[in-house]
Amino acid sequence: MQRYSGFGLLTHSFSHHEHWQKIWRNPSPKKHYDVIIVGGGGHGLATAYYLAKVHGVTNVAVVEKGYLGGGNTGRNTTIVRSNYLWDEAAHLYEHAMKLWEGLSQDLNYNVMFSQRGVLNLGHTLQDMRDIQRRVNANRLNGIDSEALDARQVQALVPHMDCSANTRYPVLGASWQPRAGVARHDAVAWGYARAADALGVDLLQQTEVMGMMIEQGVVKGVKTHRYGDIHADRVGCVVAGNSSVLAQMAGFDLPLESHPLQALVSEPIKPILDTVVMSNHVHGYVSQSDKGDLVIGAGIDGYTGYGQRGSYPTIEHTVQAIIELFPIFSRVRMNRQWGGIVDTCPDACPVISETPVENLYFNCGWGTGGFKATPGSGHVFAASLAKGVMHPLAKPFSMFRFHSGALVDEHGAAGVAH
Ligand code: FAD
Ligand code: PYC
Repeated sequence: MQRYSGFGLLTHSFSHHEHWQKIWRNPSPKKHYDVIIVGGGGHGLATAYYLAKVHGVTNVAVVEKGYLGGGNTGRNTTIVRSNYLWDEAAHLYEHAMKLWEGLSQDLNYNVMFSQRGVLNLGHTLQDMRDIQRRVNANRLNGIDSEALDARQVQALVPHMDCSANTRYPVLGASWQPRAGVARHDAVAWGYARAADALGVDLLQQTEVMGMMIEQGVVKGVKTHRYGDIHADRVGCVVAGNSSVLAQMAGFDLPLESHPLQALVSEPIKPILDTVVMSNHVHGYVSQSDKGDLVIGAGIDGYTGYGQRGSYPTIEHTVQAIIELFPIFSRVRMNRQWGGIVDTCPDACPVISETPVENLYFNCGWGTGGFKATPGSGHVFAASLAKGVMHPLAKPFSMFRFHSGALVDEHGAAGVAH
């Protein structure tokens, strides 16, 4: 059976998903939890896992409206890197990178983390200046990063057209050798299995429809399936639906929800053993272990919740990829899909307390949160366990939009906004 419903790179059937549902306990919700996590994507599941594993907080429920990993976690193109410009972001993403490096062992589950390196191409003099600046900043933070010229890029990617004759000639790139890819759904399953084994309740097919708030303090969530579920603390980790949850709690977030699209080709023999990204021409490509070319776009310009994308954006991306790799022009597309990403004005996340006491949000990862999954879960778990924001999370407070202390990472965002 091959019914495809957005699970990205690797072809899955629902029977595989049903198999996992049988393996997990099928808990009935308790009346009261220490912590409720809303959203069973990678970040929510990682948060639950580290709450139980690191902080001994096991009276935890993850409440997911669909199935685990069925949101952006299962729709993303799996690029992992930590080459961000500003200290605040670089420290957070590098924290995640270090956790990635031991994640399969930690979860006893192969997340297929492959450090095959990531290239961010430069096509103009200004691109190259920005790349040089970011590489220097990375190195000052102890993050592996190099600026390459076109000749060095060509040596790494022999099939890419690095000649001077193209519309947007490749002038060089930033190169992070420790960056790479991982298997997205394995990350969700690995965290879910490990959290479940530690006693976390995973409540699927359970949509949060409202917040229970008394005198400015959250008391739990209202669900369509199990009614009211009480908790001391609630953490919302719902990506593109974050504004909807915030509205339930009575405040606004500085987020826009946009479609972000990707596609995979038919599987072909190994041809590309690294990741190539270009913000300038709006496209990026890698090759999965199964052989598919994994190609992604910039965000669609309009807002929406449709989990699908528009034709012009994806056509534009395919044109860009074919211009970079004329050799791919005859490869056929296998599947295309979209997710809904939640973008902040400074292209950085929100990991934050909120105007409601004991209610926390972790969102705004936009086009780039997969790579952060372990680090985000780790720092959010510490914040929820202690009721005090983790030092790495503090710069990402939602209140930075009041103070003006933004962390502008547009230059390091992997795809065009
Ligand atoms: P999600 O995985 O979306 O999980 C949120 C969950 O909340 C969902 O399962 C949803 O069903 C649930 N939910 C929502 N509302 C409710 C409710 N009311 N009640 C209960 N549950 C609810 N990032 C990278 O770092 N590298 C990449 O290469 C990359 N490529 C991408 C490509 C595409 C096409 C897309 C769409 C995104 C990409 N991203 C990438 C971004 C990345 O996927 C996300 O930032 C990340 O997966 C977010 O994880 P999450 O757990 O926060 O959200
Ligand atoms: O942030 O590296 C990234 C990314 C790649 C594709 C989408 N986002």
